Amino acid sequence: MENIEIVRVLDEVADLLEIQQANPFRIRAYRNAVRTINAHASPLRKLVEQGADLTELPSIGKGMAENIRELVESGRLAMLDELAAEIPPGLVDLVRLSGVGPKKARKLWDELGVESIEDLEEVAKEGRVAELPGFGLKTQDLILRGIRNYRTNTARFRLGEVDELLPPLIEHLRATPGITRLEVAGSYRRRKETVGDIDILVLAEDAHAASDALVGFSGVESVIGAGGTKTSIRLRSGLQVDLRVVPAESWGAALVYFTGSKEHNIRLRRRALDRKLRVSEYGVFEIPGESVGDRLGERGVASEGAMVPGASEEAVYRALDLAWIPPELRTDRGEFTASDAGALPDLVERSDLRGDVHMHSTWSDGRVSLEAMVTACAARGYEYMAITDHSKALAMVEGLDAAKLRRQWEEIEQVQATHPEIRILRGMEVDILRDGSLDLEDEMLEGLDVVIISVHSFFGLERAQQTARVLKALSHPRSMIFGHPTGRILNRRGPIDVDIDDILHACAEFRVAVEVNSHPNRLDLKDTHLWRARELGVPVVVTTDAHRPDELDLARYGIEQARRAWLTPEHILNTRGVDGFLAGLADAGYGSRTKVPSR
Ligand code: DGT
Ligand code: CA
Ligand code: CA
Ligand code: ZN
Repeated sequence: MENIEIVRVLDEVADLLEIQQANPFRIRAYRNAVRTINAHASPLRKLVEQGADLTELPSIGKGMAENIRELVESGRLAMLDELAAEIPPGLVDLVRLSGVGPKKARKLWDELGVESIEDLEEVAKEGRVAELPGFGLKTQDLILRGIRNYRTNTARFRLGEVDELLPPLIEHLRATPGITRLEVAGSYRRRKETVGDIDILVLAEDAHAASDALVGFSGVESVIGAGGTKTSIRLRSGLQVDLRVVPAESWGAALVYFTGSKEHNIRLRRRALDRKLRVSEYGVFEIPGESVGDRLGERGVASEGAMVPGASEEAVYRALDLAWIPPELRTDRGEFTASDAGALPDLVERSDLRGDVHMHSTWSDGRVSLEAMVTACAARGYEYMAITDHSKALAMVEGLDAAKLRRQWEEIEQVQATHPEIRILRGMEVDILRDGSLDLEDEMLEGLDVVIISVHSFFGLERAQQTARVLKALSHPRSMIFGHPTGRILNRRGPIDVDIDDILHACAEFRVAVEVNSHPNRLDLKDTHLWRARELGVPVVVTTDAHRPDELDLARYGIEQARRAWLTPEHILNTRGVDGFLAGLADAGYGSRTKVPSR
């Protein structure tokens, strides 16, 4: 860990303590330590590695020295995690706004209940910030401007947005003479649901030409830095792009390093040290002689030590006795142990999906006819599909009541007759009503092959009530798939407040599958919850919730999300053929649920 990162962590601790209105002496200790480290020219990690006494530095006491040691050795500070758990996570973002410090953030939280930037924007627009003592109109304007800046400069981009913004730039770079290889690394390659910035690696005959190509791209708004082997720009959309020119013999090592995650890299570095090796973005090096300690710092000195071939990722991992690890797994959540045990999962792939079972048609809020969705699914090679329009509680989209649903079944029968190439299942996305009952008569539920139950209303219920509501819905014997279980919309709406562990336990008990809603604005369930679902043996269904034919292609995002939760085809019901899929949904051991033949 570099000084700049240590400083960032200690600063955050100080901010949190200040929000907490902790003892001023304690806060000052952190601010002073930050000042000391900022003034210290050489890396503290070297001192730590040499076992030096950090308390000899000005204003570093015993406790602070321990903190620094923990940070350098583990990359984390447990105390920060504890502090962060006590304060709404959005509050920390407030402190980063110009015009708001920890004191103001605290006041906004206490007086106006502000817990996030969204909250702050709302109350500022209502003029309520100006009315607070010590704020005033000027501060309020400053805050609103700060929020706009924050949005354009630091907000994270959803993967789907990036996939729209990136292709023109990539094409432009690939067309640049002298750029012979290009890969997007970073969180984008790990397929994280949101990305902070884009990290592009290239092989280029001439680093300057590559840099000029990026700077000259038509979508560039500003150049953050250009020179040497790294160039950073900001696109007009606000998305930052870092381009790095890499030597060919270091390609694999650079790809590993810049794909991350940081946690993965830290573990990798430790593993190298255990083998008397040193891994960096330039390669894997042997550390000559016995003394490991004094060599640690100088990463990037390509001439030092003998180089273990670092041209490919495989070679880098092999040098550390590891199998190649899929980028989605590089989060230090067990991938090293799994590799050692020869037990890396055989992750699900897009081509494993044999049917999509959540989509809408013009019967409710879809854009095209039922038949158009059918032909679109058939064109994608699916063996089966389910039409799942909304139920009547969603009045604004004219959801279906029993009579309309019966008419839809007639249409399904007609369309099926002319489309033998794909099996059309009768489905519905049935609303979970406020009291947890389902928005369709039992008799009609009996006639459906696929029953998705979803929350589309009363998102704001408090936890106990919301959890009870969902548990009741899950217990219905005809509930088969829990659709977009937390209801979140990335960067826009938070999840409903439920005890997710209770809910996943109930899904396991009632054999209700959880959906991975593939829409890149939802990606619901998210990776960590899916992980838990897998542990509990809850079946999973990956769907697109398509409202138009082209949205059927969003399935890749759901698959990537599933991979990030270590899912294999066995965990996912719609990787099975239609009979296996239906059997999986009907797999009851509970209540009166029986498999209902489609016709
Ligand atoms: P992002 O951009 O916030 O979505 O996340 P990343 O993972 O793309 O992070 P970024 O862009 O800051 O850095 C790209 C990669 O470079 C990251 O995944 C791992 C590597 N990296 C960056 N900083 C560090 C570091 O301090 N230590 C180590 N070991 N690796 C780092
Ligand atoms: Ca990045
Ligand atoms: Ca970056
Ligand atoms: Zn829905």
